[in-house]
Amino acid sequence: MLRTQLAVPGNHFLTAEHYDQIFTTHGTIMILFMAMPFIFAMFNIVVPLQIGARDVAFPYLNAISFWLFFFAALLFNISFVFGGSPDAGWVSYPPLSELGFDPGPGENFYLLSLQITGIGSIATGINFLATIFKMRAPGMKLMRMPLFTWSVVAASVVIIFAFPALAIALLLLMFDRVFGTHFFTILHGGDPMMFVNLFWIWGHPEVYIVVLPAFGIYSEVVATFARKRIFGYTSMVASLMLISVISYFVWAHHFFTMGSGAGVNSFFAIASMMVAIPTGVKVFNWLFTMWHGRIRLTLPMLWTIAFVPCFTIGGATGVMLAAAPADYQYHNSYFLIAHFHQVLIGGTVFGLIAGMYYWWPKMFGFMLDERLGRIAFWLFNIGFYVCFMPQYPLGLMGMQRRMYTYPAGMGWGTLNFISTIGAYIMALGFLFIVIQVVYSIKYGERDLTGDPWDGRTLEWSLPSPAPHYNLSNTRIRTSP
Ligand SMILES: [Cu+2]
Repeated sequence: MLRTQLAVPGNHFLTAEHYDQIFTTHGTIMILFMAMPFIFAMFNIVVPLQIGARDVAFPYLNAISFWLFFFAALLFNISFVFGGSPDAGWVSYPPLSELGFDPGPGENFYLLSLQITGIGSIATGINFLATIFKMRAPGMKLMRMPLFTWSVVAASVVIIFAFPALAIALLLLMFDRVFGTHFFTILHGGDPMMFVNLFWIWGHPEVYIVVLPAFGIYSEVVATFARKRIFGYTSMVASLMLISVISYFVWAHHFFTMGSGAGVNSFFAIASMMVAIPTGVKVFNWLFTMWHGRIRLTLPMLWTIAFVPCFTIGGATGVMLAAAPADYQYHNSYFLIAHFHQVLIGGTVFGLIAGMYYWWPKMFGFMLDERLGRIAFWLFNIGFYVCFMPQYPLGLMGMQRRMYTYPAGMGWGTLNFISTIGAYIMALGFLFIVIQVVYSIKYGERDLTGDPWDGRTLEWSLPSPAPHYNLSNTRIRTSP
């Protein structure tokens, strides 16, 4: 809908207000009600199986976490039919999101549903840390854990230290709107930038919460389909943990233009660029695992290979955005839109789709149809580049995010039209994934082995084969 509105200059497919609601709900749903539950699905399916536990440490709390997410998502979406959705962007910066400028119920739906699902997310982080540290099968030392489980440790640590900042920011803004306090109001001693800081103290670690598990999935998939032990297990673990630490020291790059001094901006600029180092280590380790491997181009592997160039371009443009002085030019422009879609779709979405294909037989006992999957793969990937590559130059030409239309004279028409065609090709690709799943439920090849890929996790995704470690006589722990 957003791309259709922007396909041509001066379009009236959507009104300005409707456009604002659409991009606000798009961002909020994709991050908090799509990526988060999707990574948690992978946590729940894979971690107990990888560490040899029958369930998580606190199964009841795990169920509560799921239903908090589920009903919060319903509450958020019901705003479409009751009173109107939030419209101040997924970041909901005050003063725009304060009652004075945004009197409708939309923002309250946003604030309440995000607080509810946030509690579930924090509980899930605690639950999986306890599970991984207390319920591993005998003999599975920390440095003998499969890499996906390590990525869950990294993501869970970040969840526990980041989500409380968001919870407080949302609560205080809700107080401003509902009880008339002045935490973030311009007048009466409030400070809108305090909300922005608190939001991004959570927000930047959040993007790593959703990409770290994808990194774990890539490590599992690459080793299996290169039929080779993962390259640099120890540096893979170290880079996961390093990324989760650095992710706390970069948040101000989301508002270099706030006007903080050169000293502050330089610190956050350098810290932001430093993330490229441990991330680079991982990309090279994946490439070295493929090197001299006996590659099998299955669907999980195709999405993993497609991730490498896509995420690398996204990362490189991230370094460009981290250069504070230059960022004054393209902050909040379509250059930024292209960047974060490239790292979030190329990083997280590609990884979750690879993980879905990789563990689908484990979850449901049948394979997803390869042929339909390949059509989906190529449509989605080609559509992705056609959609987002034009947005980099559009941003450099001055087109800003969140504008519902643009005048003909700006020279942005052609690139926007191409970008819209790309979005439709991506949509077609996604439709083929849906067709693939529906078709495979009926005609998918049944898998009775529980290991259709000959995964050998204990051989290939560990530093060295587990010498005395055969599962048959391992006592599976029922509870800590
Ligand atoms: Cu950031």
